[in-house]
Formats: sequence, structure tokens, C-alpha cells
Amino acid sequence: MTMLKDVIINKKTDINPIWIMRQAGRYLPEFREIRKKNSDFIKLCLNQNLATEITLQPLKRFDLDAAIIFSDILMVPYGLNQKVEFKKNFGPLLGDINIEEISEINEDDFVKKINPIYEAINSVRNDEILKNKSTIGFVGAPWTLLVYMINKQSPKIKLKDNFFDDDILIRKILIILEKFLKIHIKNQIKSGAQIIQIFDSWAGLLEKKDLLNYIYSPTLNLVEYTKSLNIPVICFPRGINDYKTYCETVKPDAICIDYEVDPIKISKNIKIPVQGGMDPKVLLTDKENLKKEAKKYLDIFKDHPYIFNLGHGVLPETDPNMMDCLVKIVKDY
Ligand code: 1CP
Repeated sequence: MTMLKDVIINKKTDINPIWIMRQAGRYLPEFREIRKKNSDFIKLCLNQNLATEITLQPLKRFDLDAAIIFSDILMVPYGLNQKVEFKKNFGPLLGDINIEEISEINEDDFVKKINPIYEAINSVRNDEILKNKSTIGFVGAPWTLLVYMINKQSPKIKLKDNFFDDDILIRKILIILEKFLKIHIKNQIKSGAQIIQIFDSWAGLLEKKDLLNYIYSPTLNLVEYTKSLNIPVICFPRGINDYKTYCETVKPDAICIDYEVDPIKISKNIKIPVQGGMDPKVLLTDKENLKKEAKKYLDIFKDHPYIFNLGHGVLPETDPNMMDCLVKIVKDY
């Protein structure tokens, strides 16, 4: 059993595995080298050999305990025939939704369109470097995908004023997303993913009254489905505030926390294994501060099953030497 699974399933507290959200990506010069030559991000995600290579890049540098497959949550809207582009200095830009067209897509069309992702998972899983380490597959949570599909750009830029107006459209999309996210989860597992993480990066945008409809119940369905395939599932509802209710309602096997919540409160209130928390900006400071901040999390979760990670993705301006230092701090703890 890998360390990661041992923490999640057997609730081990004497080991602290580490992996980092967005560990494969923009802060690594070897990624930027490949990215420079591949201006179409979707095509890059669908290039089996390059996706495999990029996934393994951070593992060649650092003693991380898991690989997260190089792909994107927006590959699902892409598989559903919504236009998805990544524009430089802007982020994702999606096309209009044609609900009739999306409703007609079947499993075969969807799988065919994004099949190289599954092939990349398979080659990552079989790489020597992953012996005794975990391969993590992922999906975006239905709510976060809905945000991108309807808003058509990052809500960081602006969330449409009339976002919730077309209630019928929203309900139709959520049903379609549930079906195809399950297909995507199933195929990642079949190809070798040993753990699934569900990213709900925009969970913090909702008011409390809307959590049940948009977050709790659609995510619970995916969690139950993943568990039924005997694969542990980690949820990351960034900005949710009330992590306790989230865990009790959605029942993931482990919970990934963001950098705005108080880790002491989490360690007291939450019984399931915890992952993450440290502010990615700490990696932009100095080694002494990094040591202090990393130890803070390790100390707080000393008697709790805990997977080291950040409270959001590693920032592009991070010095890889700081990442190296972080991995060593966690391993030497
Ligand atoms: O070079 C580039 O410009 C591409 C940058 C990039 C990368 C490296 C994007 C565009 N996606 C990714 C990879 C990616 N995305 C991974 C790979 C595995 C890893 O190393 O972790 C994963 C897990 C994701 C997941 C993802 N994509 C999320 C959830 C996690 C999070 O950061 O909150 C989200 C919200 C996206 C959408 C997305 N993809 C890319 C961008 C720029 C964005 C938009 C983010 C925003 O709205 O600001």
C-alpha cells in the first residue's frame, strides 16, 4: 500500500506523505520549455507522451508521494463539445452552450474525444518512478464546472450578474455533468488512477442557502460513486468556510483545506484525514519562514492522519528550490 492510501484508509498518523496541487506546471522551467512549443493547451493535454512527461517532471526533481495527472478540469466541457480555449494572460475562454447538442452526446463520443488522458494515466501508472507512490486522477466538482460553462471565463475576472436566471438550463447541465463526470472518474480508475480528487475551486462563491442544490448533493453523488468503485476520494471545496458540515454531508474519505481556514479548528472538529492548508505564498518567502510555516501544519496535525499539500495550487513564480526545501522539511519531520 502506498503512503497516501495508508493515511487515507488506515488513518496512519506516523507518516506525512506530500504532493502539491499544480505540482506539474508553470513554476518548472522544463514545463515552460514544452509549453513554449505547444501553444494549444488542450492539444497538449491530449498528447499522451507529453502529458506523461509533464506529469512525471516534478517527481524526477522532488521526493513526492504522488503524481497528479497533467490535464485540466475543463477537459470535461471540452469533451461535451463546448469550445474551450486558454488565452495567454487571461485564462480559460469558453464558447456558448448549445444544450440540445450537449444533450445528444453519448459516452462513446465523449470518451473518444478525451481518450489520450486515459492513455497518459496508464503510462504514468506503469512508470518505474511511481513504484510505491500513488497516481491521482481528478475531476472538477459539478458546481465549479457549471461556473466555467455558464460564465465562459474565470469568475476571478467577473461572475455574470444574471448567472442563476436560467434555472432550467442549470438543472439540465448539472444532470449531464453528473453523468459524464462519473464516466470520466470510471475511466481514470480503469486506466490506473488510485485516488480521485474533486476540485471545487469556486465553492466559496455560493451563499449558504444554495449549498445543498449546487454543492452538497451533486458532489455527494460523485463521492458515493467513486467509493462504490473502491477508490478513495479527496474533496477540495475551496472557500467553503463550514468544512465540518461539508464533511458530514458529502462524506469524502479525506478533505483538502484551503489556506484561509484555521487548521487548529479543523484538527479539533474534523475526524477524517486532512490534506493541505499552507498558503502557497509561503513558498515565495525564505527558507526559514517556510520551515516555520510547514512545521506549524505538521505540528497541528501531528496526531491526525495528514497529507501535506498547499491550500491552493503552487504559484507560477515559485522557485523550484523552495519546493525542494519544502519536500525535505516534510520528509525530515
Ligand atoms: O501554461 C498554461 O498557461 C497552462 C496553465 C495550466 C496548467 C498547468 C492550466 C490552465 N491548467 C493546468 C493544469 C491543471 N489544472 C492541473 C494539472 C495537474 C497538477 O499539476 O495539479 C490540474 C489538477 C488543474 C485543475 C484546475 N484547472 C482547476 C482546479 C484547481 C485550482 O487551481 O483551483 C481549475 C480551476 C482549472 C481551470 C484552469 N485551467 C487553467 C487555468 C489558467 C484555469 C483557470 C483558473 C482561474 O479561473 O483563474
